[in-house]
Amino acid sequence: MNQDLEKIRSSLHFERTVVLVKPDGLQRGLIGEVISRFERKGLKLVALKMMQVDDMLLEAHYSHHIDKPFFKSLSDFMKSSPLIAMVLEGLEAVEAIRLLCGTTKARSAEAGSIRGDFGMGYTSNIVHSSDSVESAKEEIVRFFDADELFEYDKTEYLNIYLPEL
Ligand code: FUP
Repeated sequence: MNQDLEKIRSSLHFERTVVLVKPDGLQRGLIGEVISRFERKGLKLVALKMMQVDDMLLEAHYSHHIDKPFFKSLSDFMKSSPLIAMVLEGLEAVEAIRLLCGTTKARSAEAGSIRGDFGMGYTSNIVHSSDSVESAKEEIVRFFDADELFEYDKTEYLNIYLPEL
């Protein structure tokens, strides 16, 4: 990377955010499609794994829903098979990824979004993505150990959009 680009990069606020491909995405064979959309968008994958979530993790992750009537079915659904967890990085990545995922209820999510294109469910809505930079920081620690996060140069991706800011 040339020095000018390095200077620009270090002055920018690159965000990291957590995306889950939920059990319905896994069962329906949509993992590749979902990851591909993020890759094509220009986001950088810095962590990726398959995992089985448990009650303790879900009670923390969905603590804002713990008293809701749908919490048990949400929790059962999230435990019904392994899921894919990833961390993606990019400029204003939290907002960019929320837009790619679409609004929560898949059947009324925007056409062109992942939920809008592939889902009809509310609880089963294919993907999760962090809703703020603060939540993303908490979720990264919740879902990943430090040695599962990778630092690497992806010069091609930086060159594509940094000069055009
Ligand atoms: P989102 O940030 O879009 O994932 O939405 P929320 O954090 O509000 O909800 C988390 C998950 O709870 C959603 F993905 C789906 C589920 N949910 C329901 O099943 N029913 C509801 O009424 C609201 C949310």
